[in-house]
Amino acid sequence: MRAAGTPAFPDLEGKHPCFSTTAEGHAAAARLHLPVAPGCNIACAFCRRDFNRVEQRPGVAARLLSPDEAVATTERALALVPNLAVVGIAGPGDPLASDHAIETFARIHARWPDLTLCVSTNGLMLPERVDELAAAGVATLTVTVNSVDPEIQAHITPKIAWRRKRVNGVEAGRRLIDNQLEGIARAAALGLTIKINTVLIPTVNDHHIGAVAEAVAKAGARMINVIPLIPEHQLSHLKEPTFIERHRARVAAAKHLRVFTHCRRCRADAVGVPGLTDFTRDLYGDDIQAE
Ligand code: CLF
Ligand code: SF4
Repeated sequence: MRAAGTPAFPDLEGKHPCFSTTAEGHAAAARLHLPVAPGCNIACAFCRRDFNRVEQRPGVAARLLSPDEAVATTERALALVPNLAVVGIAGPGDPLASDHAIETFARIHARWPDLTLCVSTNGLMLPERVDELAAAGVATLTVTVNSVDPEIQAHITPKIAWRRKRVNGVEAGRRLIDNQLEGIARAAALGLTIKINTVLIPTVNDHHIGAVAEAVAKAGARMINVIPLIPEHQLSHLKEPTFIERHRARVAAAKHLRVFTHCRRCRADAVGVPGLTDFTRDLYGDDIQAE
């Protein structure tokens, strides 16, 4: 394992806040999240998607944007946000559950080819759609993988929608995990740089983070981000992981992959450098208010 202060991805260091591994690199570039993904095709037990102006967490945006509005928003953001280098789509639903995200990426890539395009997905549709993502210019990919054991996954994602049918429990977990690992392998073969987000869920997957890191590394992922659970929805009875629990999970993950430590659990419409600058209010005016 390389020392924490050295860049994991020299080409992206200082150019992508979530693929930079030094503090300086993380602070050097801004990202724009475009909330164009309306729905989701799986049901995570901790997920409560919402439209509001105040909550600072994934799955939340002030409102959805259409692909047309997203292109116009990107144009305004480029004039407003210093060092804007990355345009990401991370919700509020899953970017691969509908066509809005891929259409948006294709249009932005055609107009501003120098922007790095980034997507965050649950991975269910990745094997089917990764070629479209690559063709639309997406270079950096995050897949949320919370377990590689279907029995554990059944507690985290009790149901999914697959081929227009509802699939439940362990069968749903197996399908999701198989698709995630296959999608990661295909994305790696296409040359995308892949990070894994793993939500650390006390009593559910906290003993399993090393196994997740090992399996995704084998599939082709290059970095992992262990995100402490925000106890919501069906998991609102659980506690947020302690500092020690987070540390233990990162140590287990670090045996297999570089660990990203600058995550700010961003909104689906965040704009700026995560944790450092926030231009959401400037960009959207009264339509949205940050913090
Ligand atoms: Fe956005 Fe995610 Fe791309 Fe970054 S966020 S789609 S990889 S550009 Fe970054 Fe925010 Fe953490 Fe995500 S700090 S929640 S890891
Ligand atoms: Fe929510 Fe994301 Fe899970 Fe979909 S994949 S249910 S948006 S956390």
